[in-house]
Amino acid sequence: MTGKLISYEVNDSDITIIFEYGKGCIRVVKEDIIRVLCPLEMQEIPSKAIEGDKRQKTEFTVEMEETVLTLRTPALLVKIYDEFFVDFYTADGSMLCSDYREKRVLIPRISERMKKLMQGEGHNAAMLMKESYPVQVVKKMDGDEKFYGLGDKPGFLNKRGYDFENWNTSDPHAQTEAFKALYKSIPFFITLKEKGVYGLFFDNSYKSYVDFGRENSSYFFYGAEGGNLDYYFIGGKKMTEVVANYTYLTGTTPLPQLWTLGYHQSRFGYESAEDIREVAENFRKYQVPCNVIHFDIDYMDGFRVFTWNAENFEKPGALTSELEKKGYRTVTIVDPGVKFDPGYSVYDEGIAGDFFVRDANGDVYINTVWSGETVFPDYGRQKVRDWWGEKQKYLVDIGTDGIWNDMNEPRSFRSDLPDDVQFYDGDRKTNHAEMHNVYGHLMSKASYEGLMRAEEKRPFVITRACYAGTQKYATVWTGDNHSLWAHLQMAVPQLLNLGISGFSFAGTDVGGFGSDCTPELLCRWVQVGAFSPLFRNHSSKGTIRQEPWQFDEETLAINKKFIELRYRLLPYFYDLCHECEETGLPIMRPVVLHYEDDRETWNLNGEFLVGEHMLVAPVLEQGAVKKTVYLPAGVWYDFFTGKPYEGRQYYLLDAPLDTCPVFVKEGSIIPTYEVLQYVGERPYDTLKLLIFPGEGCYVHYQDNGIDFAYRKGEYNLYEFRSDGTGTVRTEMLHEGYRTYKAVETIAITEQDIL
Ligand code: MIG
Repeated sequence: MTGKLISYEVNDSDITIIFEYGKGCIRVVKEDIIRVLCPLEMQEIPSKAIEGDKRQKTEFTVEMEETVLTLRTPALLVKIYDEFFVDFYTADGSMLCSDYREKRVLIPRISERMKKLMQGEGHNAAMLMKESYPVQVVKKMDGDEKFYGLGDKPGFLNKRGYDFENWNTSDPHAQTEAFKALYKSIPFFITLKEKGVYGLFFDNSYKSYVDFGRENSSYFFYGAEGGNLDYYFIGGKKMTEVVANYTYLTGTTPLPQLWTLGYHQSRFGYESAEDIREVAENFRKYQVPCNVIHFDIDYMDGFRVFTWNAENFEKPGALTSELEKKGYRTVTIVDPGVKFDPGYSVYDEGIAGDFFVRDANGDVYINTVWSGETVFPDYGRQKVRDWWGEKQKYLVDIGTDGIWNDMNEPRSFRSDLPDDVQFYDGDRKTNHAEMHNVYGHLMSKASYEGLMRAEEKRPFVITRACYAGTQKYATVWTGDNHSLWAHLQMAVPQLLNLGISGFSFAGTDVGGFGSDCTPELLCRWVQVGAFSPLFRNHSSKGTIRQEPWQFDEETLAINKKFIELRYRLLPYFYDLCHECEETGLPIMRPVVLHYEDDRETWNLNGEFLVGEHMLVAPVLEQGAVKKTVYLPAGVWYDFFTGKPYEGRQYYLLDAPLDTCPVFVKEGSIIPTYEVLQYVGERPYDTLKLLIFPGEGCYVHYQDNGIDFAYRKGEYNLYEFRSDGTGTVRTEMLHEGYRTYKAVETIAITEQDIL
């Protein structure tokens, strides 16, 4: 396409390359992040994922010999050839990633005629991939690549051999591995090879397609239906550095309020104040800790956003303040669609301000959602985001503590919005095809910024639809799963891949949203939920109720046990959130992230790390009371009994229904709090440290858990060192907040400790 390499120019960090038929640009963002840009549609499309200038001053050299341009940074060697082929090497010349020079080989497996017939019968014989895309990058496969990331895609941890689509999609049917797209589009993945690791981030919001060697095992490719060829090669000596570099670009999850890490109860089906009150009372009655109750769409008046159904939910503010007195926080759902309803203030304001998207003819576009005929805010414009942000105040004033953004793919009942519906990207007129995948992202940004202005607290926004970088504004959940064992199994790799795609604060609907939960499934799901960053039980109208007490005493006791365990571990989770804000490393991590040289970890779908030092191996199968666990290098201690296990081995462990195998690595120090019924019941005055055998060091973070005072220095950082004999030395690395009244240590030996 671009033809022969002619010459180049260097301007700061940009190398403009002049080819026979066009220009390309290579930008040195930092020594191990290189941007490759080929403006196809326009010079530069402002990134939604990356905010601010991420360039760091980097020493680099560029040299041109006849047919190759060579760029060297301290970390990478990049070679650029005719046709804008680009190859990436480590600084010492070992090949990491190279462009595939030949044509893709599409094997037609079905005739067009037969395809139509089969579709008529309901088969999905329409293969997604096209012969070529307006934007396409094809990379060679050496044979040993493993692929991780890509956000919330279904299936297993390692995506090698599969293909996916990026087009934010809400399909309430039970997801299977055959689903190509879910709610989120995060076109970032990590390639792990014997000889190195790197990431690729394709910053393009159009519908796109990723094939990890399914079409042909000689290459993997990315194709997009529009926009620029605009991608980042993300280096790093280890997988953790690639994740850190990716989140350096797209942002890390900011520290949340402490209560958001507690247990959340939700249901699409709490239809009145009475329903909610009963739920709130039951948690306290059964002494099961709970911090948050979610209000689904029924609280609204006729599903009109930013209204309150006073008939069923009492007068605005009454129920929220009653709940607050019992220690509950409230999260209210907000959909993007605004009811087409002249006379309803939100609709009227939007029309007056010209805030809604228009169809190709220029009329305000209407589709149907919950409230019936609905119009859609055009969040790509600053003034629309500002307006939407302001609207959050309505709920904040009623006493809401968090905003839950749903349906923002955007989902509509009369099929997807047509591609040509007019949207704006800032002042530039564009269309749905370009803005679809960033709709939820921009809505979350508007909500986050609105909450930020409305009160002096760390905003809590949960969103379903995302683009790369949404982690800066919102927590995410994985949407409408079902109460199926297959979905409990999928939850683990899905959360792990979300984590390494920047989404540290994520969770699944515990117990499953659609279909009917069983007592056993709920018990096993709560064991995963207790270690998931967002811990929320949620279910759909019409399904069996699944609050902890809905089944039998055993189920209640098991729920209580694991919810209490979560409350004990809150300081550990909070420390991980603090670490995440700084480094971008997720809370819940695939074992491979810290043990990438150990091939046994490459495909571990049924166990995970929480932080670097805790390994959780939940039972994910119906009826199973044993679990096969792989422990990577080192000595690991059973969290509950202190029993040591030598790593680099598989173990078959007993795991009856009321247990979940958890291990802690030698030398670990795990901080714990007393179990309260909710965060805020009493101040956490005592920190209890569990000291596992072996020498170790742990940094603990503490602040007020609510606002941004920590950014002005109001926090404490403690460094605890254990010498391996149970003695712990403490050093204050930073003191800016009231310290604990007591720090107690418990030396773990082989005995029952919990
Ligand atoms: O399914 O607001 O994923 O969590 O309860 C219809 C009702 C729309 C989808 C969300 C789900 C929520 C439900 N919503």
